[in-house]
Amino acid sequence: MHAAPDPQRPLATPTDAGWRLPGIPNLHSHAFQRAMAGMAERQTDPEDSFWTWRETMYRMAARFSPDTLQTVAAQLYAEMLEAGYTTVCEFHYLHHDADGKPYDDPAAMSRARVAAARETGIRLTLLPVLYMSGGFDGRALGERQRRFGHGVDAYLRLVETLGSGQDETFRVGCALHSLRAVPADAMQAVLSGLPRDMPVHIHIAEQVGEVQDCVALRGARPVEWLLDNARVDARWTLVHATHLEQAEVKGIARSGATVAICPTTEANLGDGLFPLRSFLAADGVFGIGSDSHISVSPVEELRWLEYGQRLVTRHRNIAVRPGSPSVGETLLRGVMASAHNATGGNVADDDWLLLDDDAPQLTGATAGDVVDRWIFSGNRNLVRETHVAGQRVVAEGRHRDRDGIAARYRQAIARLL
Ligand code: NGQ
Ligand code: ZN
Repeated sequence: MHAAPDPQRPLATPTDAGWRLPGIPNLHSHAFQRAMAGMAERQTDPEDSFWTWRETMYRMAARFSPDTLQTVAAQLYAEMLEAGYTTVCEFHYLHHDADGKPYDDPAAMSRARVAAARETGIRLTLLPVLYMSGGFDGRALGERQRRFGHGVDAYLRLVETLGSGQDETFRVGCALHSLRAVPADAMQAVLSGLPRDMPVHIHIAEQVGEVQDCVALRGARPVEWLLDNARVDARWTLVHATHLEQAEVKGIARSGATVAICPTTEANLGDGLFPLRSFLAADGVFGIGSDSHISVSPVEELRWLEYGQRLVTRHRNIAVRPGSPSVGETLLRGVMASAHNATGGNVADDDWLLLDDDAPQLTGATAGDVVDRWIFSGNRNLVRETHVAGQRVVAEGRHRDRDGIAARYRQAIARLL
């Protein structure tokens, strides 16, 4: 297992076969949303927003069974491995059947994700989600949200059951869906019922409306409220954290929590722009997630993390740190520095990628610029091999079971649509 990489050593190392890079953790995934990627891009109302997208997403969520979920997740995880992700943190709230009734095995939907991870060879940190109410006012779950819900005790039982199956490439953590969906007392009860070292992830401050509701009903902005009401530390991952005031930026950085930024999904959903520049200046810890999977590519996440900043500041080369002038290297180093804590230790030095040595973009590359070239040139996927926990799962750019998984995926999509 590794902690933070040595800041003196370049991340890329030359080998006879080409440049070797560390495998990349994907800190935020809702696997089922892969099945609707590209299908929510038609205007239904001039006021289309995150909230109208969510209705479309709920209609898709209603159709899944454990079987179709495993198939869609397997397709997604094979794509992730081909793109260079070697661990996925699955933020999983599709727990029960479409009427909200638990399956005979209450962990059936969780096990579908575990099976997909095992068959594809990706490391999985499964984060069963606690989801209890439909808004900050504590209203009951809507009809379409019923399959997400748990009481505190049932939730802790689920975490415990899944936790007993943990091994070298499978870890279990906790996720609180959001402050909207988890009342304050339930949050306290769950946090005190969990093992102390378990990672905790939460969606927070993604939409302006959510910040306003939080201020109205809890008297503080979401991140401000969380920092005041939970012992937020390095085992926490705050997903999105888009809308922050300077005190909140500093508060997160001081806490040691990771922010999981999901640039392509945040753009797709019209969330807003994470204040990366001030967060880096405060020495904040961050990682990336592909979230809704409208893109499955660490290259595109990192590229747009930087480009968002360039577009608003009208400057270049923003994501740098003292002594680290390369944008690509600074971003990738940041991602690797949060890997251990955010995944619950589900990363290792034998997770690595081999880039395509024949790619024209890499001609003449050096250890000092190969990461920039990887992230900032062209659109061809340069990952030739992916190795996870000592196994080669991608060779010549293809997942070992790409065709078989894609064939099953086509059938599953025919059933879902
Ligand atoms: C989710 N996704 O849980 O899948 C959310 C949307 C919500 C993102 N926030 C639903 N990207 O936040 O209520
Ligand atoms: Zn999410």
